[in-house]
Amino acid sequence: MSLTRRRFLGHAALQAAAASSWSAFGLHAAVASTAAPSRDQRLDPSLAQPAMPLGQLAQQGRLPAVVIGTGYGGAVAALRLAQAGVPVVMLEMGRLWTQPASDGRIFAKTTAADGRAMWFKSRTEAPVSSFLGLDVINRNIDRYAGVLDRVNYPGISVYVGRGVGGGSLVNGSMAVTPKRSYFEEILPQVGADEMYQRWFPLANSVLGVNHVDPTWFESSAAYRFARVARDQAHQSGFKTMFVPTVYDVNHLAQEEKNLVPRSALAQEVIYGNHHGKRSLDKTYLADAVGTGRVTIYTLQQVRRIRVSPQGGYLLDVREIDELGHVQADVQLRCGALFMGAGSLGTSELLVKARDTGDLPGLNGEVGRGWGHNGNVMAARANHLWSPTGKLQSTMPLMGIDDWGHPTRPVFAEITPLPTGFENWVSMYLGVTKNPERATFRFDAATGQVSLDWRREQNAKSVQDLRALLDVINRRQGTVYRTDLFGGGKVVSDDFTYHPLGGCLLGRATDGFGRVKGCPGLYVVDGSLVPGSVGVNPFVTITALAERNLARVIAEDGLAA
Ligand code: FAE
Repeated sequence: MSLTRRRFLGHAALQAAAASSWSAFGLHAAVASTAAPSRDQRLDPSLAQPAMPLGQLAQQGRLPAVVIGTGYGGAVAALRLAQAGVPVVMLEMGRLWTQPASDGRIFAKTTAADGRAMWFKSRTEAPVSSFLGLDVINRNIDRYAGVLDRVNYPGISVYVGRGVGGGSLVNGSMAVTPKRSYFEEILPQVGADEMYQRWFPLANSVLGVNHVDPTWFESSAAYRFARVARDQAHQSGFKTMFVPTVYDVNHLAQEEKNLVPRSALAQEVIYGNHHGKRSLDKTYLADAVGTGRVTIYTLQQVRRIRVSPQGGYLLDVREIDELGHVQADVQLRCGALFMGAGSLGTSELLVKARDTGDLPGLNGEVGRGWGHNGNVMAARANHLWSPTGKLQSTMPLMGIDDWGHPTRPVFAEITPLPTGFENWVSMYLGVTKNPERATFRFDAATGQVSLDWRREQNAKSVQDLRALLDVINRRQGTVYRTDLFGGGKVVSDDFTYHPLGGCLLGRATDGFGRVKGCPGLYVVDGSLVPGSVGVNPFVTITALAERNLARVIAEDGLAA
């Protein structure tokens, strides 16, 4: 069966599954292995037969492979294992986001958010929290299994996606391959030739990374904000570059002409995009489900991992409904376990397992080396004669590339502030080179894992982004906006979109993500990356997972 057909089948299954009675879905192997399903069969949503409930599956004995989490690393693992013939069960704490609710919408409206926006919060917690100093951005919402979570540690808040597709459901689609020299600096043990010749191109291709047409960019009203900031950067002596994206650039152009429904041009991003975005449920996960060997169970949170006396690993899994009510507690046994719960999820589970004695083989490196990719934001107020446009696309397509600076490398993406009215703001998401790292720590008294990052550790990132923007302000005769991030701050220093590390490649794991001291346990997500990658991270996470899975499948005897 061709890849396209498998993806079509997988996508159809994901579309249909949200309507099913159990929070699980997959294609029956029998269907997927049919050499040439008829056209009608392929279009029939009943291809997505709901699998049996998780509790019933657990009764059937040891599962060959379980993947925790359906973000980038988890999705790669599921696809490649399934293609090697291994049946895979994926456990995802969030819900599936493919079917509209009674209001016709899948996701919440950005400007009138409801429970769908955030993961069990009573009020939204948007990164830009105020405008003109007024608390007009956030609003009260019902507690619900929404798509965006903000995990608040004492020293930093971390945004993550919740649902089938993980971060791909809420992120800005910026799909950047890191500079080779920096990749070699942060991961010297990973063969750069192989990464740049094979694994990055593969990841880019399956993710559907595409590039904007520069001519269209110059003419688009929705990118005036980016052109204004670019011209000012050039006038100040900085270089800029186009940023590749997984948002379909043709869809963008058609949105501007009103030929298709608007999504990026309708302020949608952090609470989910209805159209245009190639999130993982349309790429890797559709391919994975299309193999017929992958079943995804949603609203299932893994709470505990331990060694099973009969071999393999035992997982304690809690099923909730969309309002958070506990539906079932299930214990599953598996042979191979793939940790794709993201930097926070994977690190927290493994630190707890080590420190409670559940996985005594885990070493002291587990939980260490966490960084936020030097992620900080700032905004400038332009003059009245430099309007940035009332229509702004939410998908950034350009960045100021000052990574070559000898003392303060900065990659500053030009991000929109899509308020729907002219605001004269130029906003930037800075990725800086900050050597500070933090550790996940288990507190036996509370049974919780926390992260010991302190606000002061952000000083270098704040200073470095500011140093770059100071030059632009001086050249333009402009000032910072102090009304957007709370407390009169110029640069945000209290949140990140890019959590990385906690189970570093070559430290907590071997050179391919196999967890040291725990045979059959693998880390496949952003926890492997040592706290910084110099650009937005999902392409790197995906490519590393591709590389590691290829080796694990070739050597570890998992294939059927
Ligand atoms: P991730 O995608 O976070 O997936 C982990 C999954 O595991 C999630 O679906 C969780 O719900 C699930 N999970 C966690 N704990 C459990 C558990 N105990 N049991 C069951 N399931 C669990 O992990 N990156 C870019 O490259 N470009 C961008 O433009 C960009 N913009 C961003 C904007 C926002 C608002 C956010 C939040 C992130 C952005 N990122 C961006 C970061 C990117 O999405 C992130 O690096 C990846 O999603 C991380 O991939 P992982 O596979 O590590």
